Amino acid sequence: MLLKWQVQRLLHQTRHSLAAPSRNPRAAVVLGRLLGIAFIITFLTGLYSHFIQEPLPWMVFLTRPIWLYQVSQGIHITAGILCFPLIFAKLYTIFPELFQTPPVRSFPHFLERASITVFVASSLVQITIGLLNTYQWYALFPFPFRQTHYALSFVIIGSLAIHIALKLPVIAQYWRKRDALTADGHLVEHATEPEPQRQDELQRLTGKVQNAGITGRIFEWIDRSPTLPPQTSRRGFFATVAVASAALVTLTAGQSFRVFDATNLFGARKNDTGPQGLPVNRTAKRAKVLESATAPDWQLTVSNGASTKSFSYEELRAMPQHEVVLPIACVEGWSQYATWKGPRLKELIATVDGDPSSTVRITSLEQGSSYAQTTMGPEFVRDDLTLVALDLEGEPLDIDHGYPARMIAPARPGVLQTKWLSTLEVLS
Ligand SMILES: Nc1nc2c(c(=O)[nH]1)N[C@H]1C(S)=C(S)[C@@H](COP(=O)(O)O)O[C@H]1N2
Ligand SMILES: [Mo]
Repeated sequence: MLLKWQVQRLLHQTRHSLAAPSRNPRAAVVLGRLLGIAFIITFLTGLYSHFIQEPLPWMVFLTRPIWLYQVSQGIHITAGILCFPLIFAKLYTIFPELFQTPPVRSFPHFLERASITVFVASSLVQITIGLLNTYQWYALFPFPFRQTHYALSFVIIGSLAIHIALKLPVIAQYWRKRDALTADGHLVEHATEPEPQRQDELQRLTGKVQNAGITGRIFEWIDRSPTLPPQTSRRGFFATVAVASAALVTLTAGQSFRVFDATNLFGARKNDTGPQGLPVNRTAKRAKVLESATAPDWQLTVSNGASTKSFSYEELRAMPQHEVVLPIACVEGWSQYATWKGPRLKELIATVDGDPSSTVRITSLEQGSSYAQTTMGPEFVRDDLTLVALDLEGEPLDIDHGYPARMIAPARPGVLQTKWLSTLEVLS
């Protein structure tokens, strides 16, 4: 019993000593709102990216605007990066609440604390593995990145919904600034101020342990130590959060948005680098296609059931060539526009009587990679801008960009823009 009061008293003291002007419910609600928006945006853009790569049978995707995926994924990565300063700021504002006394008051209170623990832990894991993935450090993960990232997003959104539902009274109370003011026009400063009744109660209870050995002396010491004046003002705190967020965006968003090109110091990719001025993810050497891609007898095989036709490089070049300007938009957030040229996919499958509104399976010369085979739905196959590209910026593709031939289609994620083509199969 004595120990219980001692622990409670220690928690109480800790909580009290952590009070600061920026640690108040209004700040927590303001940051919570921003964080909530950032999470919902990353969740929705994440779902889009997931399902365009792994569509359910009934799903149809937009092929216009051509930058739809590029912008959606750019927002996903940028908003995800923004979650770092916001989540730490939010944790700062509620930090004293971690030392609540008693730690668990009731079953709803237990639910509230458990859901927020799950939420914080999974969010931190989520944004960390997401960030590592944009730097292609996923080799470090002992789990498949995309499935884990996808599953965690539901844990996060679920625990966020519980958290919001349980906190609704506080959220409603402090939603507008006016409501956060006291009767005499001051901001409600300390969320951490214990209610007077509880304070009395604690004093009464802890009085019993005042002289109980070493802990008693520790409490005496805490009681006598002067209360530190607040270290950070409310305004200073919000300015710090704003500066950190703005800095992160300016220093990384250049990988996704050209406006930030000049300040792209930490983004995982830079524009205009790599062969033919375009970044490369996996080189021909790493994909082990150096030999097969440069073989003089290379052919692109196009099939529709029993009907099969093989095209040599020269035969592909002899077909009507179309020029398109389309972005490569990687799931990792970086993207860049380029000029591509080659025959249209639908004109190629027409040579084996494939309907333009078919689903097509695309296979690369590359073996044993998850990018080696992709499936393209009818909305992309029939599109005029969907090419089997032979040229990039007016020259034959560099081998690292998929020579002899690669897919390029509008509003598709980079992972589905298969390089080093080998076969095209009309499925239905
Ligand atoms: N066969 C094959 N195609 C591939 C890849 C790959 O690893 N193997 N990487 C994909 C990814 S993740 C992206 S973002 C783009 C990158 O294109 P680039 O390397 O030509 O810039 O190609 C895609 N096509
Ligand atoms: Mo990618």
